[in-house]
Amino acid sequence: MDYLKRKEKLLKNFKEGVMLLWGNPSLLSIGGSERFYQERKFYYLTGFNEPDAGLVVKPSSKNPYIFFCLPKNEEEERWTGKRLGPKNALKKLPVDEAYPIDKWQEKLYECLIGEKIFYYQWGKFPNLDFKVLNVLQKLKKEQRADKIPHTIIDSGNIINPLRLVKEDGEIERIKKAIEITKNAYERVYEKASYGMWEYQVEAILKENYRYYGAEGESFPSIIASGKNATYLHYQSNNCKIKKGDFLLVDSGCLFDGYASDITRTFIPKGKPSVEQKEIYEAVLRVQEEMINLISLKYSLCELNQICQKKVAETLIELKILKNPLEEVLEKNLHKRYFPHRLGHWLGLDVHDAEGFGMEDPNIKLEPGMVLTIEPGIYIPEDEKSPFKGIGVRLEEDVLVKEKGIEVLTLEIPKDIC
Ligand SMILES: [Mn+2]
Repeated sequence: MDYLKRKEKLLKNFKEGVMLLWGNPSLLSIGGSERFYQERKFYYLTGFNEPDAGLVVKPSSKNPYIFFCLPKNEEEERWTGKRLGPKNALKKLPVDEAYPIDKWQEKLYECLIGEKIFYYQWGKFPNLDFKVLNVLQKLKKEQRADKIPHTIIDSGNIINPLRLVKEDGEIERIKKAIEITKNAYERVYEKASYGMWEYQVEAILKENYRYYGAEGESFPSIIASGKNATYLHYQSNNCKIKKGDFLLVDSGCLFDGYASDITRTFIPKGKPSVEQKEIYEAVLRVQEEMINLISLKYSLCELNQICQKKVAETLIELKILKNPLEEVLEKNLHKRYFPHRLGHWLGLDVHDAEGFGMEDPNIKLEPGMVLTIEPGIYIPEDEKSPFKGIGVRLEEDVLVKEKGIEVLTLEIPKDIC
């Protein structure tokens, strides 16, 4: 990844003020199953994957990237592994100055003098928020009022818009994550059967993600058989798959920091009922229509609105809803069966860029954006309907291009059984 080019891109868009970003702190204990996972905005700008680091960006300075990390310490490194340390950071990272992490308050103080705007995301690291407040208070006490920032804006407002359009290196990594996911899904198709447990399907995915070089899942896989699929974020994955039930598999992996996110719904070693087929084909049709609609003239927000309408119409056609379309949309009656959105951005986060611009009709699609298209229909198990307990979602990852689009997940088989 070309972090210097990315720095140029940031500084072209960020000209005034000072921004402070934190990497994630180190994991506190040996217990738990998580590996260290870097804060995404910080990672986006630095590519640095060690805990307890920070970055101050001051565009008006001739040294705009001021970096902080844990200093070298032989004894500690014996336990936690080698650290880069500030001196090497200067050589290896796109930064202009580098200091041990305990210098950040002093440096932030200096940087903020004479600036009007401070970009910072409150609430993410409350322990550090308190120390940031101390710096601001000290400034207020010691500096003239016109020399200190009076406006604080979320740092996401600067970085997240840049993250929406992917560079070639980012697209390559997303494609690789999808290729690994394809391998894993193919193993699932081979092995999944009724009588198996949902967690065994989860295990097949995880094994293959790691085996083929992914860091792991990009989010906890949803392996939902039968009515479990009507609970959107079902993640207990602890039921036995019954004969003839749908199996909804919503999963993805992380490759070199970048996520895939794919959903398939199918009947393992079985044939669909009339009702299952109807719902499946309805979701598939909506998905295909939505994919065909994607173009630079739409925003994700507008596409979502169109999708909501299409699902509402579909539910009326299936006689799941009996009210007129206008009333359905006005009262959001279709939300009972399709409670989520059409999709989201995909990148360093599985829901990328902290959801920036998803609700904004003015943020039109641009070449290089990657989004998911994932309509679904879920009929609650307590519904009086022949469709009750059926849940289907299908999800593709799509790259927007100068001309047209590329469905990146096209090669992952999508069959009802
Ligand atoms: Mn998704």
